[in-house]
Amino acid sequence: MQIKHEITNALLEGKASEVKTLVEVAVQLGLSPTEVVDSVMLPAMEIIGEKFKQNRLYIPDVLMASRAMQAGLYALEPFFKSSSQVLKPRVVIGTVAGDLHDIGKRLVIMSLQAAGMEVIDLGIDISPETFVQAVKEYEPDILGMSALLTMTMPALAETIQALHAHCLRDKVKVIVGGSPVTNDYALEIGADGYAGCAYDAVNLIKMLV
Ligand code: B1M
Repeated sequence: MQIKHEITNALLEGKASEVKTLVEVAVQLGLSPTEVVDSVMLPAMEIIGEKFKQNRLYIPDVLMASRAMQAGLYALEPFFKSSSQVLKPRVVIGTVAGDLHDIGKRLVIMSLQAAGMEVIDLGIDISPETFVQAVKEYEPDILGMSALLTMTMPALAETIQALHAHCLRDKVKVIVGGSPVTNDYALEIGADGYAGCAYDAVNLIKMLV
């Protein structure tokens, strides 16, 4: 389908407003928002990742592509919002200290909201202390942490330790995710669960609450 190629090309070229428009057109043409994300936008980000790894793209290129991806995701966000409010756990979520990646987190948030959950997004580069403050302030059922870098994975453990130190660990279920994170690592650091993708995060939370 031509529109899929057009979205891929615009994303690879980092053309944010073009991606936004094309994504809206794709939905008007009958593609489901999930299909646009899963079969077009995510594979395009994979291409970016591969080229970046091979030094065929540089940080500014990746940044431009990320902005284009975010623009597409924001355009799709209304389609993911759900009217179903049957199960409404409150989720506080953030990307851990030292880590600026947030595209995957946004997808997780959109999926949780589509499932009727209330989500408070703390943003990126969130310190253990800020996570602790947010748990005190919002009293969520779930604390979700995302880490995309091997070197920021320890911040997941540090945040869980900080929750223990403030006697908050048994007040909230902790879930973790991000491409370098594994189920074994989640168990090792004492999280309540690991999700490999946005859809798994929804199911995991449903299981935990
Ligand atoms: Co960065 N980066 N990056 N980057 N970047 C990766 C992650 C990398 C794998 C690229 C590579 O080498 N191939 C590599 C990490 C290697 C490692 O440590 N294992 C890397 C690196 C090295 C870096 C820098 C250090 C580069 C540098 O400066 N030399 C730097 C670090 C900056 C920092 O964070 N301090 C850096 C910077 C950046 C940009 C800022 C340019 C940009 C981020 C922009 C943004 O997010 N707003 C960027 C990007 C875009 C990437 C790649 C290309 C794409 C990431 C992405 O968005 N994927 C990435 C390569 C890749 O992943 N192939 C790469 C799409 C997204 C939907 O997937 O995030 O995995 P993902 O999310 C999934 C699941 O993981 C899961 O669900 C999501 C949806 O299904 N998930 C959760 C995520 N969080 C979850 C939380 C949950 C549950 C599930 O519960 C709470």
